[in-house]
Amino acid sequence: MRVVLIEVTAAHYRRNPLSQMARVLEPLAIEYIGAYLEQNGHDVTLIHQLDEGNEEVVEKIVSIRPDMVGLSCMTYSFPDAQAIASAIKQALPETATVLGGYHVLGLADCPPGFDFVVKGEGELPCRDIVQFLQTGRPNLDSIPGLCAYRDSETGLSVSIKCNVMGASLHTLPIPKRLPRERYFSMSMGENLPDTRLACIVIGRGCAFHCDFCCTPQVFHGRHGYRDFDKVIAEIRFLQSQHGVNTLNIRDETFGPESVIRSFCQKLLKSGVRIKWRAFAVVGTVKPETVALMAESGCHMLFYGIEASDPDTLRLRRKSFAGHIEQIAKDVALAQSHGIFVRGGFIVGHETDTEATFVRHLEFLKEVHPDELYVSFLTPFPGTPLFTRAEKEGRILERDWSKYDCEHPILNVGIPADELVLLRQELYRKYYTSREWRTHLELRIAKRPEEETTIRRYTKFIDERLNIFNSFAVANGS
Ligand code: B12
Ligand code: SF4
Repeated sequence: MRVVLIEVTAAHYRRNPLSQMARVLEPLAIEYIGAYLEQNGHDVTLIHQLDEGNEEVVEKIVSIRPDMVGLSCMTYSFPDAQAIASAIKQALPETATVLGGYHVLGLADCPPGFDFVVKGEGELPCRDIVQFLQTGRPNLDSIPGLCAYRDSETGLSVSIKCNVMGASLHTLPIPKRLPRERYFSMSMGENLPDTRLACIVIGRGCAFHCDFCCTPQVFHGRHGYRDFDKVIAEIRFLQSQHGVNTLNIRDETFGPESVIRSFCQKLLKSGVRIKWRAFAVVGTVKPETVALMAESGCHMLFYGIEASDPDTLRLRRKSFAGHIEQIAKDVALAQSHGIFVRGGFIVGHETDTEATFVRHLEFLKEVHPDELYVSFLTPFPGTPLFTRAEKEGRILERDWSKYDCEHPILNVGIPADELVLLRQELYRKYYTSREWRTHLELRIAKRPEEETTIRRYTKFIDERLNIFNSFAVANGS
């Protein structure tokens, strides 16, 4: 069967010029599903939309005349995914359209334009749907993760009891890689001309239950890992076949500690030399493990800091809410080993007032992450935050394309335009603060080899602050 898989991203791209400059990462979801379908004998084309318009990609897909099109989207890109799917159905009514990704977590039916809706990991359901299209088997209600399909005779959506089941990571082939050239990052340690990036997955899932996050709705606290020998083999392949020298570990959270330790030990023992970054959780990694991470090539950790007081952290169900002091300790520990820290911070909490923004800034200056990303608290469909916000009547915005963490969606008592300015000012004040600049100068004094990458990043930030005043300073995490 002929299959096209597309990662829909155009709206975000067009709206925010920074996304074309800050970071573009490969669409690992469709790369994984594509490899699995190829392994099962299908002919797969991958499309990463980026700056191409919807009409352009529809034209491309129609010219391929696929039997099935799988669309991967987040909430902000759902309207584009729907427009693309509808146009495909109009041009090729026989082609099946399948929706997957994170927006589906809030859906029980097939929205117009889609024939199948899949929740959670997509490899097994896509294999089964293609097989169903080919042979009429297996029964649709036995397909893992399939939550709705369109009845071919009535054209109506049929909801089925969704049995979200994880793919076995051990048996999945390595992703079908798109060409590297389009992928880059402006992060510290990665903005050098010789950086060649690839994303990789070591495990899937997360043991935590933050109220704004989609991951717990898929994995329900489960966290599984790949065989590290296979991971090392994949890294060797990426180095030799694609010239990759920097890895972005895309696991929702890299951990727990025992897994990190054995991965780092394996990597060191294998003799593979590569730089890598990952998502970490405050309060979960001991000093000796951070040292091991640095030794094995870790050059950046992303810490979700999220708030500047314990009550708000508790509201967000953060595991370290009772130990807020741990944030500064963990950031300092990583930095002491030469690891850059990207701090994720959220504004637009129900607890926010104009006064709390003063505290946010002071807190961030004290913690001083090397890079900062400030997002608006966004109630993604399917999350506990969404359910509560609906109940409390806090949802201001129903246009899904605004659900990109760059727009205020929740009514927290501060007018939305004021909140936008407060966030912008938080960015500007942090990135022009004496504390941030001094911290970086101290890093350079201690590790002169970091000077080029740090100066590139600060130049990038200075330009962004000047040119894109109305946009977020950086995009993504
Ligand atoms: C790594 C990551 C990123 C990376 C890469 C994003 C990318 N485009 O792939 C970066 C840092 C760039 C990023 C940026 C953003 N991200 Co992000 N990111 C993640 C993270 C941590 C892991 C995603 C991942 O790569 N997993 C590995 C791959 C293999 O798995 P996967 O994507 O889940 O795909 C599997 C299934 O979802 C499913 N599936 C996916 N697509 C399809 C399609 C079909 C047809 C089928 C059947 C199945 C299927 O099958 C796949 C394989 O099993 C998640 C989760 C989290 N806890 O934070 C958030 C997450 C996806 N991000 C999120 C958001 C909001 C963003 C931003 C908008 C934030 C911002 N303002 O910067 C941007 C958008 C950038 C963009 N244009 O894509 C949200 C999305 C929520 C939503 N409902 O929309 C998530 C879920 C976090 C959350 N808040 O819960 N992100
Ligand atoms: S720790 Fe990260 S991935 Fe896990 S639930 Fe919280 S925000 Fe989501």
